[in-house]
Amino acid sequence: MRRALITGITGQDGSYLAEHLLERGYEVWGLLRGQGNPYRSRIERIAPEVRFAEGDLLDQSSLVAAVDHIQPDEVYNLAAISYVPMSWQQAELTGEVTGMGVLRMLEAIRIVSGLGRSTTAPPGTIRFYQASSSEMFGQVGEVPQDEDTPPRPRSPYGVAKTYGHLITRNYRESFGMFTASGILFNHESPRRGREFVTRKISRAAARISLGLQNGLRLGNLDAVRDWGFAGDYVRAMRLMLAQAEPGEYVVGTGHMHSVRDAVGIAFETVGLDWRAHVVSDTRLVRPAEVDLLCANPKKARTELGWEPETGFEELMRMMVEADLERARRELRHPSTRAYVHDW
Ligand code: NDP
Ligand code: GDR
Repeated sequence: MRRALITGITGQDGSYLAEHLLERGYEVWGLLRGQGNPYRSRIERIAPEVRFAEGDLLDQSSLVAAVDHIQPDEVYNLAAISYVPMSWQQAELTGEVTGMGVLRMLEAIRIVSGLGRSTTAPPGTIRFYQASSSEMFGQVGEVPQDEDTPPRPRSPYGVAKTYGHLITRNYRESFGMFTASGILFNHESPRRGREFVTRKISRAAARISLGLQNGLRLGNLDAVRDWGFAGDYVRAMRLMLAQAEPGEYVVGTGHMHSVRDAVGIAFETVGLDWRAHVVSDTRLVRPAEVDLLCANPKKARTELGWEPETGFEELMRMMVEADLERARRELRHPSTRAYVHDW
């Protein structure tokens, strides 16, 4: 039985990855930070077999202790401050968690594996997956983007992810460690945080249609992304660690849609004309925007045999249906409105 440690287990991807690995017969551990973490019960409900270890990407010794205690075969580093606008408000913290946190996790593996600064990792050393991001590509250069597209990050988050990506590559080259990076394009689901644009839209469409919300303020409606389903993307993470050699892989659908397209599908799903309910508010436009991202996932397709199974329309409808269900529950039990658990 393979044993995996997932950081960021309480997030969207952590939950889908935990389910996926359990289905594949893994023993799954999740790193949980803070005291009385309110999101622990999300995972306990979805995947009660998951075991937890305490630790924080800001605290080196807690990571060493967790890796030493669990002795995993694989570590998936999904933890991060992942909301791009917050990275301007808390740039230093974003650098510490999303960037330096990767180094701390790599160091924990190196130390527990007994690797000196000049030794090469023997076969069987813990395999490491880093959650890299298309946000590293930032300013539009070539379209679509692949593994060789140079980073031009546009946010403190993108800069921190670029550091994480490069230090993951460096530990592979320096110590021979099995470190892989998935450069994932935007992926969404009913478990997506409410602050991200697809979920903000699906939730608003559902609640407006049931009279629970008045309107929806968005930023840049012209931004274009390559959106896929998180449940499809976590399969690629496991496949990367199952290869004979570690590498870097772009994961996306290869299809582009605008925020306006997402709004159109969501409001059509609930039978409303979005123009009557949605406004673009310049205060929500970012200091430096990433206008267009689109993946070239050829390498993942040919080397991993990975294909996305869920299209954009199906994804948006799935999210609206889930939010309609939640909104109906809110109507039946208004006190659930402020409740942190919506999945
Ligand atoms: P979420 O924001 O849903 O989850 C982030 C997770 O990180 C949470 O479990 C959170 O824990 C944890 N975390 C935050 N700070 C710390 C810390 N100091 N120590 C330990 N854990 C911490 O992200 P997603 O699931 O959407 O994304 C997973 C990863 O993939 C992230 O690294 C993200 O940047 C990256 N990514 C995501 C993409 C996407 O479209 N979803 C695309 C490309 C990359 P808590 O519950 O305690 O707050
Ligand atoms: P992103 O996702 O920044 O690409 O990062 P997000 O859903 O936040 O934004 C996508 C695009 O939509 C535009 N937008 C808005 N975004 C938000 N959140 N709220 C709005 O009201 C709004 N209006 C327009 C944005 O300007 C942007 O262009 C996500 C995160 O999951 C990262 O962690 C991950 O690395 C990248 O995807 C790939």
